[in-house]
Amino acid sequence: MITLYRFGPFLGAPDSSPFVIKTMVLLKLAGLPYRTVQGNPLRAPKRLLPYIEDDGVVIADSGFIRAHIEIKYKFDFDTSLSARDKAIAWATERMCEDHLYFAILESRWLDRANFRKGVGKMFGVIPFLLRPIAKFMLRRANARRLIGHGLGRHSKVQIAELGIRDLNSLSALLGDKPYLMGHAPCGADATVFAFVTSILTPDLKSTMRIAAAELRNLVAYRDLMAARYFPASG
Ligand SMILES: N[C@@H](CCC(=O)N[C@@H](CS)C(=O)NCC(=O)O)C(=O)O
Repeated sequence: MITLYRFGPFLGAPDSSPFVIKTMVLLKLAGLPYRTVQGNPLRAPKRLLPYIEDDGVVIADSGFIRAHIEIKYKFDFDTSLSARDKAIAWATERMCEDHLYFAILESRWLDRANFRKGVGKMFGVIPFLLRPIAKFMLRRANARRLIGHGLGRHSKVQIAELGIRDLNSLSALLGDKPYLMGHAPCGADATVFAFVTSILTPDLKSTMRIAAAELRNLVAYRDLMAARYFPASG
């Protein structure tokens, strides 16, 4: 059976990492049973979670995990999509993973109140006396990551403004369809659901969360996907 190395549930969301949630949905879409294990990014092949182990083979990164499922299990996530729709789906995923993600990172790690209520509580695996230094180091690493990406060079207000533009785009693209590209879920739904639920579900204060809650179709989409793929946490 496939083993998924992940962080753990997070304030009502299936995991603290949108990339882990994406991977869970991909595995569910492909109908592949898996077990989850608490991972440690420091021991991960790319120092990031998620990664999976499948029959002794280790695959890191949600994108490469998807490719592994497609090749090994011959599962086509986008079977009903035209080449144009596949391109739109790919661009949408990139917006979520390479742009919106960093706005989430800012609101979870750099906002002190959210940090204390949220990710700051996920240091239980680290020995008590080392926790303050681990928190300091990880917050600093994420602040540097944001600067390196570029988003971290903007003000908090501007970062939220850019994140909200992503959310408005997701809402416009979804329209009144049940799933991103139509009547059936496709690969990009794993990503879009992961990011939308990561903003909407955890009870953390952010302008992005307020804006997302007003986008009724995104809320309904989160609810539909959560009921279908994570019924136990509803
Ligand atoms: N491109 C990677 C991104 C994974 C990623 O950024 N994971 C973050 C959590 S969201 C991580 O493991 N960070 C290391 C840490 O928190 O120490 C993927 O698609 O899997």
